[in-house]
Amino acid sequence: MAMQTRPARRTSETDDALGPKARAGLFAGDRELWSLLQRDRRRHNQTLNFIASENYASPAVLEALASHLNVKYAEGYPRARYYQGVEVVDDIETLAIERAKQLFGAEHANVQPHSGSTANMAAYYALLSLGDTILGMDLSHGGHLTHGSSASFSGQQFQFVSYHVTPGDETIDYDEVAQMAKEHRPKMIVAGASAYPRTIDFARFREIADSVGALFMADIAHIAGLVAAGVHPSPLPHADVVTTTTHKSLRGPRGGLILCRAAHARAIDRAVFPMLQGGPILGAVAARAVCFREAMQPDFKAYSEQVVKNARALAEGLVRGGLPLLSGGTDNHLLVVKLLDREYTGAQLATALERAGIITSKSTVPGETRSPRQTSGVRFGTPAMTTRGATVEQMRRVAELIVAVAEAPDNDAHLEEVRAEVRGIAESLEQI
Ligand code: DSN
Repeated sequence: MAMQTRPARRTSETDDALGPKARAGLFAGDRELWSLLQRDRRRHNQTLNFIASENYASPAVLEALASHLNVKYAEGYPRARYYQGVEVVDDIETLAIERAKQLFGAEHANVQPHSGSTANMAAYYALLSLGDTILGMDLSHGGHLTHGSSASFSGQQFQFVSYHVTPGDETIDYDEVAQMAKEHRPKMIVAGASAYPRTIDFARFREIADSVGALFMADIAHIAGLVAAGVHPSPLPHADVVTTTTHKSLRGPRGGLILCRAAHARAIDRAVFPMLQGGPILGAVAARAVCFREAMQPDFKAYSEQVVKNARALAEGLVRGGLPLLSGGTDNHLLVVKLLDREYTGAQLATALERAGIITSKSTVPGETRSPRQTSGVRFGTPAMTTRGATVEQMRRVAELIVAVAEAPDNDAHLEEVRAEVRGIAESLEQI
């Protein structure tokens, strides 16, 4: 497609969060890419996004992210940089750090990790030696790749051993954690998950870590927003180090964050820079500051409570419709449908749901018999739809639609019918 250079007009389609300069720039300067962005925005607005790790950040967050700060190099930390011209970005990073500390009640914060995985890597490098033993949650029981998967640096560079959920109620088997800690004497125990729908007992993890002299790390990438809002217990009083992303339930920019006790501050900072990263992405640092402030407001607490209510309503509807869930329900923002006894896979159900306008992600489950590309589970999360204003009543109806898709995932005509209703719901919600 030829590049078009017609000057930008302020239409509803160009009226986005990037400010007049960016509007003019993209609309006028690269119509091909602009059209792709519009297409993807339409996709969001006409479908229901239940990807548990995605969320819609505010215009203020996006504005900071896309600001002129993109230009600046500032390797190092406030008042200790390797570049000149940093007096203002020092203040910006300090503001982000202070807000993170205040929001979570932390002694120290590092706001530079580019992602949750980098934050985890930095925490391991800072506090451990290569080859040390770490006790973390099994990936198919809800853990994360960076909690010891052999496909990740974590499993290749450290000696991970894994704990599980119980076969009965499928909640974390704390007795197994204690027993494995005793047997393997890990240097660190990691709590936190990507597909675990229940409240995590961080105090219990601390107790177990203390019983064997291990460090305790909590990875709250998924539940950070709920923790910030006081809707999930905080790991801060218990953990030596807490890692998270800032873009999931916390609703900020893509990025990572490390919170730790003052005693570990120097080691954590040195592991992020210069060991793992170069210059911080300063627009993303500024956007973190914006999101931390937003998360301190009363309406963020109300939002987070609604996220949990919506997840519960969705879970109850799915169970009512005969779909088995991991641990039978949810206490947080996500739930996992188990398809171990179905002829179709998680990948096939997620594809059918997408054709019906319901966007999810496949997930491995405890007792998994299929490959990670196929899986026997589908994960749903409510942070994104709650940001768009979805209600408990809408969740109940969506649960019925999901059940209908799961009953006949190959019935194209039926998927079309569901898609029409889903589009109606999606278009009635706040538009991004
Ligand atoms: N990819 C994220 C998720 O979906 O949970 C974790 O890194």
